Amino acid sequence: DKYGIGKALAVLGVKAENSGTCTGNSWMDTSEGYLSSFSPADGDLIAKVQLTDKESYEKVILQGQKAFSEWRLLPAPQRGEIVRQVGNALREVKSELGKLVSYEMGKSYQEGLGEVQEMIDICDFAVGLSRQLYGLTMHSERPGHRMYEQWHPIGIVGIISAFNFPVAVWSWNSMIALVCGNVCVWKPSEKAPISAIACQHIIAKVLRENNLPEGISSLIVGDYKVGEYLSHDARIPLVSATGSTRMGKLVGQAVGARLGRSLLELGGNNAIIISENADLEIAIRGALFGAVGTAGQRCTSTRRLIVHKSVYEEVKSRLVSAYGKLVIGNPLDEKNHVGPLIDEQAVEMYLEAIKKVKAEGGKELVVGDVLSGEGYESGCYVKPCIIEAENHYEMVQHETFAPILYLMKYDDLKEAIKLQNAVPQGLSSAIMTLNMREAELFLSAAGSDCGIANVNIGTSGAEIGGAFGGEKETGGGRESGSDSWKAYMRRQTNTINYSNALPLAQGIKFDI
Ligand code: UN1
Repeated sequence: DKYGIGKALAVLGVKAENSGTCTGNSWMDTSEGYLSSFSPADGDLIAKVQLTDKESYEKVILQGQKAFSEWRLLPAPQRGEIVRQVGNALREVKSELGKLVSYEMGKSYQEGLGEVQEMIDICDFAVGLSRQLYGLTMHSERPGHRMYEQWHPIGIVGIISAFNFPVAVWSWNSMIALVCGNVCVWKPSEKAPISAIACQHIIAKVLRENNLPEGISSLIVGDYKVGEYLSHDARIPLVSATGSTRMGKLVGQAVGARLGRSLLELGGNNAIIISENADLEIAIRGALFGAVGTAGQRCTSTRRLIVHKSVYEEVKSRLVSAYGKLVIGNPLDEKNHVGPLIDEQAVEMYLEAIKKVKAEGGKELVVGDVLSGEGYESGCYVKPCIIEAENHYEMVQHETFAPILYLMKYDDLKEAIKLQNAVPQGLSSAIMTLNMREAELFLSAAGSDCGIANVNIGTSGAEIGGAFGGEKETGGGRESGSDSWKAYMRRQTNTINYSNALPLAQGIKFDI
């Protein structure tokens, strides 16, 4: 146990075989088989999780409905106090959970710690929010009347999360949803269920210590079929789903068909524009982390670099040399910069994308390949690559969850902005420039069409305080900070008459 994984699993309460269906503290047996979670770091089995069946799903939802009727009555600041305790519980196991995330998902240990930090940050944010959740008051047109709005909890929130942020995305949704007075049912990615088991133990302990009922925070495990239970279930007023655009369309349609609400955070195809006025040192570092961090498996990963022709050759050669210095290997070993892809299927998709983009005319500047030999036994390690390409290529228009960076050239900033926007996705974007006119144009209504637009920062690594999400095929949802909480509540407009008369609005006369 060179990296202390066994110890971390023991601290986190993960066993060799785990139930995957839980309403808080009670873990259920189901009629389904077990899912095995293997680490892409070394190919070893981490643990097994029993899948959720329809019957146990029903129990989870009934328990959730019961819990909601109590939880919604607890004053929001008291719900915040519970979330504060969850944040503290996470602080206590930050290194163990960060390690498990790193081992199960393949991101570097530093990034695993960063992910847990994001969870702690959102807990702090949600605690503050629990004393806010502001509604507006407005002036009634009628004498002796008062108008205001208030925000109420909506019920059970279904959370579908992806493998790449196996724990943080759950916390962005659930910690906010919980202070809003909702209860949560979480379906984690079937590619990273063990990290979810660990989180369930953490939150369940806090709920237990506070004598709160079962059903406030539940877990279900399975593939898209279990996701469909949620999306088709009219008892779930909101389904928040993070993952591919393909998945998001299915969830959005199913939830929409029953006029439920969905909050979608789907694929990105994020570009950085590097202007001739960029600080190239910052630009290269930003592009490098954006493209190869998490082995290109963030929805905010940098996939395209749009570089002004006057600095193109310099950017190209500096990037190629930086790629030459990347150390690829076990993510738990802190000397490595890049870990593995999630599984062999992802490796196939990486190879396929390279092949296709080359067939379309792409030119490999840094050649991609699958690594083999000592340390690469899992078969999931690939070399980050750079390909000169054109924006309209089919593969460039497509989000491939792998470290493939497409390089392209521009002449005029308006043309660069047009290229940056000319993809189906609209999550994150950035410009590297020290020129204020360029930066402001990029941020203007005629600039980037993405939900996130940065200046002199790469496309990934957003802070939790802002609303996170994007436009077009990214799905339009906003999670995490700012006023994203509103998506988890229902707004009620209230008009109160304290006069002795009953005047009608719009001056309508109705006398008998
Ligand atoms: C994701 O990839 O789904 O902005 C989330 C970032 C992280 C979150 C990414 N804070 O890169």
